[in-house]
Amino acid sequence: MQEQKIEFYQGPAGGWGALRSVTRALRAQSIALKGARTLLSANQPDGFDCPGCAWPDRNHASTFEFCENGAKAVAAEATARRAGPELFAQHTVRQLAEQSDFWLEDQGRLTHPMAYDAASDKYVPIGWDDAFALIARHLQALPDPNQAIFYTSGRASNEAAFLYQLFVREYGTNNFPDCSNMCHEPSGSGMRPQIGVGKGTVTLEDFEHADAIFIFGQNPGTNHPRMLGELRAAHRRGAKIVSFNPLRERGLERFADPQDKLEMATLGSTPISTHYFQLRVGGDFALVKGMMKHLVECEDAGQATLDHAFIAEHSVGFEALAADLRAESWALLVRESGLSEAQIRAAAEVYRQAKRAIVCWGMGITQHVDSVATIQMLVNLLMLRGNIGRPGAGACPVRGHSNVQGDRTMGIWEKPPAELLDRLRDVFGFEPPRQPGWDTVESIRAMRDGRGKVFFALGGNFAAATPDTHETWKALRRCDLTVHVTTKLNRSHVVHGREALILPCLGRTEVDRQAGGLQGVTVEDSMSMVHMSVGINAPASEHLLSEPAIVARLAAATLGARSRTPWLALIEDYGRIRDRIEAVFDDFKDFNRRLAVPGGFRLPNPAARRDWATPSGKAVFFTHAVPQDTPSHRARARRGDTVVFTLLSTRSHDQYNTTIYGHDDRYRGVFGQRRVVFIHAEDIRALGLKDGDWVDIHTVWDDGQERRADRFKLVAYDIPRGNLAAYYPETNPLVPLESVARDAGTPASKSIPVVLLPHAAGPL
Ligand SMILES: Nc1nc2c(c(=O)[nH]1)N[C@H]1C(S)=C(S)[C@@H](COP(=O)(O)OP(=O)(O)OC[C@H]3O[C@@H](n4cnc5c(=O)[nH]c(N)nc54)[C@H](O)[C@@H]3O)O[C@H]1N2
Ligand SMILES: Nc1nc2c(c(=O)[nH]1)N[C@H]1C(S)=C(S)[C@@H](COP(=O)(O)OP(=O)(O)OC[C@H]3O[C@@H](n4cnc5c(=O)[nH]c(N)nc54)[C@H](O)[C@@H]3O)O[C@H]1N2
Ligand SMILES: [Mo]
Repeated sequence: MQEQKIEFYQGPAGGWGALRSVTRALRAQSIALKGARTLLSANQPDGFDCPGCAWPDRNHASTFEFCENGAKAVAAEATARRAGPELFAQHTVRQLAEQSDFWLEDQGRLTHPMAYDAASDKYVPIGWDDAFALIARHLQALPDPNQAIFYTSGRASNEAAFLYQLFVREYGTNNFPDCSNMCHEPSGSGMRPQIGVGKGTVTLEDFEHADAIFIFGQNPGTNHPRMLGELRAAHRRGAKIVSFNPLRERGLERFADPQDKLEMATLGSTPISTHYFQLRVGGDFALVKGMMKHLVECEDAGQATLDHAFIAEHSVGFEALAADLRAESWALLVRESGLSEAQIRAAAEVYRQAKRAIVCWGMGITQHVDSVATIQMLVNLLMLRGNIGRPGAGACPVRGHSNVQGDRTMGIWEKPPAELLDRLRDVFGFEPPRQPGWDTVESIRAMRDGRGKVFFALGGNFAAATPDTHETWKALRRCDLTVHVTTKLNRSHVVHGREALILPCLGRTEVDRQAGGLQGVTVEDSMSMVHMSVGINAPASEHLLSEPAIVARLAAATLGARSRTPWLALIEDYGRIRDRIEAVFDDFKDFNRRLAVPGGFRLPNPAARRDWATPSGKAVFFTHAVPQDTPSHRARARRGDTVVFTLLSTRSHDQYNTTIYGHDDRYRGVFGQRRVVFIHAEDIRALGLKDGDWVDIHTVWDDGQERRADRFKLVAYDIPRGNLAAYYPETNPLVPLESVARDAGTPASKSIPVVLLPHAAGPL
């Protein structure tokens, strides 16, 4: 067991620590030279797209960009370890279920399709055809296709995702919960009615021209390390970088670029943020409203501030917003943001002084009950100074999974637009279902209540990633059949339905050979660049199928003669799938040909050209009142201000979502452990406890159900009073299924109202 310690981290993000950490990761996965070669071909013109995150690459052809966490993601997939039939012969599922998430994934790559055998409580090998026949039997037996649920995690390629949505719609349902429902759904829900597109409007080039970059609720040092390269360059040329975060994240403070020989040799580093505002969890709405109030006040005082030409020519709703801002009370904004009026005005001044500004945001913004309104406030802020649709300016929601944006483009969407369904009908000759399907939280409810009976997952780890763990597990266990297309063993495979299948697939780093020869797939990054990804490693096992092949063979088995789609011919050559994608989506014109250009091509973004695809044909200023009825407000009203905390759940530096690589969170000074809760020293004292004491965390909710997570170590930390931070997925049992973002359904996993009790003792 690794030594457990808490030790303040003083170094920069990146630097030698990052290099050492990669060496350790390669060793842990028993990877020698192969790993090094694998790392070097990530994000290269002829290599594969890094499965780490959705941050774009510089021209996709520049020299190797070192990224510690990208390297760890690649190493995890390229591991030399195998979880073959022997492993399953040795352990009952009950025994596997007792192991930690870390242990499960650490067994290595899955090698054979496996089926659950209830008599022995073990997974046993099954042939591919038998597996597809079993699923087909279940799907055909359902009286209503809407009793089946088809989840997607954001690693699936465009080709896999396109075939998948086609198969499921030919089968007859729009039940497409996906990881996006838990992630950037509110960004799309907020921006679509506002500027007509649900995607970011900036490119990497805009980062070269911005005078100020504002970063809300995002931790790029851990989750998008390559973004630090852009921020460092921006800082060095004098741009202002303004961070808003309840925690002081090291990667937002200082960065040493492992590729900069001088910086490495001298142990030097570059500051990242020029301004850092430690607002309260959930305080962003009030803060941004305050910044806008400052702008309007400046304008009213005769200081030219607003972009009147933009407002007049391109927008509606300005007068209502301005009136609301003038009437807003500073006291309320200060109380709800946790920042002083002077701090809010200072942040707004940086924005006011910048000719060109970019606003970035991550999960610290989206995973709240009022996230859609908050995102509309961020876009309002941009619009007030015309910072959309010109160089060096725009909105930058920073996506998570490497192809989560592409999957949505391909139609993985439980609320599909009518135009998409019409095109599918015209191109494929079937009548797609028109009824909207279930998102992630709705799917859990449906399974729990017996309305959802078959659960199929294209990747991901549904049982661990979703909220209200006990409810979710109950839901999955009620299913007739659960199926996981996957690379590694995880929690979702041991929390299963009456029948269950594990279907192992090729990873993106691996060679994908079909009848028509070597295949590549395509992905879309956070800035709408579509490009090719070609694996180079030998497959982890000869029994693996590619994701497109699994979907196509399942479709053929399930739909049979009912479908006019040539499923098996499509997977002989993925170029044929791309021809169909082109037939459905105008933006993919000449798809195959355009992929030949290194770096691929950018999908059009009308808002980036100031072409507003909204009902009014204009960009819309939205006016919203400051939220005063969040779960935390309600819990405090019931329990009194002193004991209720707002808990945010976040990622450590050593994890990829539910995949735990290790037990360190280097930049936050946590080593050898994960069950910690970050808390202000004064709050520890007020509880009558000491740094290092153990507590249980209980959710304050009003449905009479107990939600708790036990045994977390208190770690005194630089965090606002009344706020707590702890890691996900350990905290998911605390997130009530009902606590979701309005108009987006995203679990509010960054604002969980909780109380702390001494571990295994009565209430304080
Ligand atoms: N190595 C690695 N890379 C990843 C992932 C991973 O797990 N590991 N996950 C991928 C995925 S799917 C995603 S979505 C992204 C996630 O990347 P991020 O969006 O960075 O997600 P989190 O780690 O959850 O961190 C959110 C940040 O928001 C802050 N925060 C929390 N609450 C608030 C708030 O109310 N206001 C403000 N202003 N800040 C707040 C937290 O302190 C933290 O710094 O990363 C992707 N990349
Ligand atoms: N409390 C709390 N909950 C959260 C969040 C949070 O911040 N706080 N974040 C949310 C967010 S942003 C997201 S995106 C979700 C993530 O939810 P998911 O996307 O469902 O979860 P992951 O942990 O990314 O999935 C990991 C699994 O994917 C499988 N896998 C890896 N590579 C491949 C591949 O190439 N193909 C296939 N088929 N499978 C593969 C492996 O088996 C691995 O175990 O979690 C959400 N849940
Ligand atoms: Mo995500």
